[in-house]
Amino acid sequence: MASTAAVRAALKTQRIETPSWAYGNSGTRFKVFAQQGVPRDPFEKLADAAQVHAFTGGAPSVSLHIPWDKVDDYAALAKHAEGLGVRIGAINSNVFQDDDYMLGSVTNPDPRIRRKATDHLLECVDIMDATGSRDLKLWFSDGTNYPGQDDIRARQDRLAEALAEVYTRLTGEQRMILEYKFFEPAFYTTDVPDWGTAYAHCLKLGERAKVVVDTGHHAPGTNIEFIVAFLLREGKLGAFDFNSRFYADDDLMVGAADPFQLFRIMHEVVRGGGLEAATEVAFMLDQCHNIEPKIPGQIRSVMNVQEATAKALLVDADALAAAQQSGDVLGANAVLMDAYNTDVRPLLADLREELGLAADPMAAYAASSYAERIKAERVGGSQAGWGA
Ligand code: PSV
Ligand code: MN
Repeated sequence: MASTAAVRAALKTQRIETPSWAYGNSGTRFKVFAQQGVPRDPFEKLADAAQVHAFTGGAPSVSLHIPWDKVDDYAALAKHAEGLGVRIGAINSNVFQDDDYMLGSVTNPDPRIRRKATDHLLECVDIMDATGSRDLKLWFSDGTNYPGQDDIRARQDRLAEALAEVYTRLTGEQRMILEYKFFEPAFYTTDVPDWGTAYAHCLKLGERAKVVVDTGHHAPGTNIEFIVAFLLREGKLGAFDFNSRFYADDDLMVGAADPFQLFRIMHEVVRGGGLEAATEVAFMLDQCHNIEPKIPGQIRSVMNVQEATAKALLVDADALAAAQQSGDVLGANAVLMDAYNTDVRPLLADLREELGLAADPMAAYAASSYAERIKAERVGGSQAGWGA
């Protein structure tokens, strides 16, 4: 077993970023259910995110989505976050919710629309300058629905051109992190469908361009931990968008559908040094809480990542290497399963207490009056929602 002191020290350093959109109303194309107390603006979203950090101690930053979180003064928003004990994390661009983007954004055959999309990405970098954010997170819905609809190769050229222009605009520590997704909303081709495509573009762009692995963006059966191992080895794993899927891009709570997969992913993260600050891997949640309360949904998700991380840290690396080296298939597998089957909840509870937090964040949040307070206070105005 890895030494408990080392495991505890590593767990204390892990930071998980929560997404602003998780606090707003969300749903499916069939129905968005409104919940009481939901934030009406980005300031209230940050207040809710601060609760997740206050109870878990592990979620000090919040990703924004532009234009959903558009404000007049981003420096003021960053200051507000700071006052709440959190900070603004990645800036997510949005080039998928405008009528102009029906046939694509940066890959659209129309140069006027490509210009508009690229200008939005550049605007996001301006926002990063104001908020002090390190990461520009790019996800493109671009693709086609029918064979022959557009030139697959030309669309790659257009994508490369836009990415290069935006990459050049980055300064200092800023990074471009590029997310892939195999389908939806495009149903025939997607312009950044997989890690290989994202990786190839990032490789051309340069060192500050890295890949985002959204755990919900793969075909069923895809071995995500292999992708993680490969990208980490190449120094190209920029970030995770954690969530769970049963079918497609379900955006359910991470660790809910397949905690074993999450453990296997975290095992590769630990193996590849991804928990070390120098590798700059960002651990973000990208989830929507359509039917469950949002703040507890985020708290549970942070805890699920912490549990998977703790189990991965408990893997006896020496015993595993020895078993692998000697061809002991069952022995090697047993080393992993021993760690996975360890109940790490007491360890994490103890660690929280050491940090001055409640041992059970879910119970502590429920016992606080925050949920009742926001239900009473946030009356009137219009609630924030995915896409609003
Ligand atoms: C796309 O499905 C995605 O995963 C991207 O990360 C977006 O930024 C996020 O969802 C919210 O639209
Ligand atoms: Mn995502």
